[in-house]
Amino acid sequence: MSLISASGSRTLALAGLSGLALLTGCGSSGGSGSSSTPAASTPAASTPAAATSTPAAASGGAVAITYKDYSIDPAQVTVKAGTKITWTSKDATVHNVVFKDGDPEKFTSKDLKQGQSATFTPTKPGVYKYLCTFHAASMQGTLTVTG
Ligand SMILES: [Cu+2]
Repeated sequence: MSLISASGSRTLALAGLSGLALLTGCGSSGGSGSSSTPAASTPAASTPAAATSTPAAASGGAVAITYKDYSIDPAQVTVKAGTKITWTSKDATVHNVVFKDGDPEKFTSKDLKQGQSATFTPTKPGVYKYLCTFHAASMQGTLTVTG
């Protein structure tokens, strides 16, 4: 099976430490202690839970970018593929999000009034350059997407 989708879902395997206290409680009668300890292979990762679809967070995560005072904060962002990016405008003027030619994927938001936001989830690794076309002099951003 190739890892086409869900490549960002194996981060944050923090749940591995919670099962350590379950080692007692056999109550068996026999004396033969020949149970081999499975000191095996999976050092990290392997999150077999999460079969249910968690709508947000947990998988891939999310990143928020703010448009404020005619600038982008933060202007440089690095995320894993599948991470949801949200741009929110805090200014009274109108902004937008327009990916530049040559980006791995195309995206053009609607015009964002104050308090409005746009979202995009990149799936292809690469460097995405974007800008607000209304304020190109000061509003240039870079999104670096890793696989
Ligand atoms: Cu703008």
